[in-house]
Amino acid sequence: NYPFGEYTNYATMLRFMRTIEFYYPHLAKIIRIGTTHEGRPIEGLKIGYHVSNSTKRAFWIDGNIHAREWASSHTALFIINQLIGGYGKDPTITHYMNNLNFLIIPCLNSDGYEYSRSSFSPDIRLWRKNRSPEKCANSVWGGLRCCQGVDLNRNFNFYWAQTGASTNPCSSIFAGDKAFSEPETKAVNDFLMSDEFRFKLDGFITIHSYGQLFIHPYSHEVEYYPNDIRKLENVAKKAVEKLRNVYGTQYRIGTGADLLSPASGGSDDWAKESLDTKYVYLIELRPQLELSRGFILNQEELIPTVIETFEGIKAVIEAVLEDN
Ligand code: 0X9
Ligand code: ZN
Repeated sequence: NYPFGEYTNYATMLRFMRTIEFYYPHLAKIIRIGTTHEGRPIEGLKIGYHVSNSTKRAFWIDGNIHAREWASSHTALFIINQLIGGYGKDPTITHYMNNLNFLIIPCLNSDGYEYSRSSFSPDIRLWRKNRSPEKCANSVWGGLRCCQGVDLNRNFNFYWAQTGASTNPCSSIFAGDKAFSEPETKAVNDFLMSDEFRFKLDGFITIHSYGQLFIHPYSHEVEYYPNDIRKLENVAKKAVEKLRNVYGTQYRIGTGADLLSPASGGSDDWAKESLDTKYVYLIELRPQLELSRGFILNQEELIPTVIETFEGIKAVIEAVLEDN
């Protein structure tokens, strides 16, 4: 009942998830982890067979932490749809659902997302941050400049504000006043650090766009890797191969620091270090082009993108299941 292939507003995403909970209460439960600055609920679904069984291992997927990266929430919603629709029909999906609980928050930054939908003017359509209240700072030219928004993917407490982040509120990579200053990042931290999930997470995937990259930690510094780098790389290789087998889309593998540039305070690095999650990846979806036009993925490419991405993610889910 969700119009896949079209971008929708946040209310439509919420309606889709609440409808799923209503029709499949044994498979899905709404998780409300917080409220944004503008008062929107930060909601997702916990999905799995015996969803209320809290001894199961968990697998996290989020999207749209960056406002303009619209294809990412679409991908997370599609995964919800495939998990629910495939249960009891598709043996692979049934196996996943029997053995794991998925925690899926399709749109972490709903304020920013709605703002980016509100106009085609580039400074609005290409908005990246959340919509936190104005903060002011002296500009280099003299005089006070005030701007809204914190880059949520610079606001986690992993080497917070050390590299590739700004202390200027007018920057698109403003890290905020302190780690977890924002309701969206604080909600993720509080939820995943709670007794229920603290030591339960084996997989953490955060979906972004664009560039066709399968990024693993750590991304705050070049050539700096976790101890289990071999495992992370091998699973990433399987994932990009599975993904390529669908339509031939090619992904590159590496850390954000090595493939893009160093940036600290990201949720992926935090999940690896603070939550000690085994398999942590940040996926930069299609397209590959190095133009800012890439944030506006053609609607015709949406469905192929979500299909191939889910194939790639299956390799990560399978790695988690094989290890347990
Ligand atoms: O800069 C980012 O936050 C990500 N790229 S994006 O174009 N979607 O903004 C890459 C983040 C890589 N991971 C970390 N820096 N932790
Ligand atoms: Zn992003």
